Amino acid sequence: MRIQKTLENLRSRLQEHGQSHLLRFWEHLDEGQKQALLEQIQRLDLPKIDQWVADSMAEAPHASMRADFSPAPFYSARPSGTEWRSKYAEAVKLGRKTISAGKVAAFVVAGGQGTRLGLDGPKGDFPISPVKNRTLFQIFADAIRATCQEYQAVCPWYVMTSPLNYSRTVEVFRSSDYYGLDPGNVFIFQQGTLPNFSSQGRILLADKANIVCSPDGHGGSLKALHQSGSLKDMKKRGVEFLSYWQVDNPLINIFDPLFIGLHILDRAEMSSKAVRKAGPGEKVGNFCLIDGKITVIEYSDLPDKLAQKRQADGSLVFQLGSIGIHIINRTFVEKLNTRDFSLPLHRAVKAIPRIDEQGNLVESDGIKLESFVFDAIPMASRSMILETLRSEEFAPTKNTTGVDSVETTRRMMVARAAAWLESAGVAVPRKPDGSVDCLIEIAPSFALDKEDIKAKRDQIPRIRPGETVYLA
Ligand code: UD2
Repeated sequence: MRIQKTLENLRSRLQEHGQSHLLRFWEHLDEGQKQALLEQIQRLDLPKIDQWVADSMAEAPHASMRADFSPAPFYSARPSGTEWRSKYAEAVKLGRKTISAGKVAAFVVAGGQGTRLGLDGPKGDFPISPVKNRTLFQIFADAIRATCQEYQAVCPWYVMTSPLNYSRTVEVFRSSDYYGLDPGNVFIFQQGTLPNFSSQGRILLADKANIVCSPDGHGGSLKALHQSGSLKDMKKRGVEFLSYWQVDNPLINIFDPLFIGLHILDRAEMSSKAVRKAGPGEKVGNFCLIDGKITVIEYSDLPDKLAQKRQADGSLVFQLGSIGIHIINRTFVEKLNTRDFSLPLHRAVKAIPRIDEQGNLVESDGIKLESFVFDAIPMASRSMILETLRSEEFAPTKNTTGVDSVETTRRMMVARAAAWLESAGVAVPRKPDGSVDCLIEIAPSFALDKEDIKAKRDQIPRIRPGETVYLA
């Protein structure tokens, strides 16, 4: 009787919102399936979905269509002049103090699957390091452990997964004994999902009893941090800042005192690191200034004419690329969650397996919606950008070969290790073309940066051409 009443209510609501097809196969479902479908439909925010459909089903209007935006200002990777150098030195000091006080947490968005890398599981479990084949998760965990040791502080780690890879991620952490970290300081949680749509804005069915859903994008992290209880946990621990990064970048400097310190000195709520783009078409977001606010325009949204535009010295006008590295204030995320905030939804047309009107399984183009975390930057009262060097901090592992691949990432890991060693006066064999002629891997426990290498200069053996060297 109760289910009948609920059903009638839902039927009329669905009708009102143009989604009544969701109950088309109702009569064919068993009791358990009926209950499951009802619950899924009840969770849908239909008025909001109407809005998304209106906003997103047609080609979304881009911020980039506006004429009034300019390149964003930034802190240079290399400060010039005594005034800047002393500001950077002050920032480093402040950053170190903040890390030591346990006020910074690590936060990786790890909703991605390893499919494109040929891995059936979370991307974080991909073995990437050039000598020891350590996985991405293991590299991050080693760096976190080394930081805790160096600063004599607790540095908690929050790991956001998608519902698709949550269990596998937990399993990977458990079976690896949390990579030597205290499990009490590792918090693994799930992001939300959004329904998928036809091009007419109708919600798709995976089968007769289930809606097709997909992860809500890394922007979903800002809600998931709240809903999972992570924010509460951070508050309890006295964490004030989240160091945010993407799971596919093993070169990340998770606890960077300079970045943290500049962020605090500038009284920013959400800050970003950027690299100079490798070229106008590089697949990274572009830092722009719109209405005085730092804003990221995704590469696919920046008109080609602007992406190609150059300054008198030949450099790109929009030269700063977003690399998915941020410092975010805990209180900023809390503030967003005190109201029903939403980030803009970006649409992607993808082949989606689902059932047609006759209930047959088909795969055809549909619309996925995602939110992007960088769309929160303009919501911050203040924000700053620190330029960093690609060779030091950005090697995204997206594909097996070619650009941004396993190959390029491993090469960059070796190149950075070589550069650190050379900066400490260690001779590294190189081929005639200048590339490194050995395999080197530096464990975070040995060095977190080039300064650590300098301090351990005496422990480093002579490196011969073609040799494999692991410094731990
Ligand atoms: C992202 C950025 C791009 C640039 C590039 C650098 C976007 C839209 N674009 O491109 O500007 O910074 O990275 O590598 O972000 N993720 C989740 N849940 C989701 C979706 C993604 O956790 O629902 C994570 C994913 O695991 C990864 C990160 O977010 O760590 C970025 O996702 P991606 O690799 O799909 O982003 P991509 O390559 O389009």
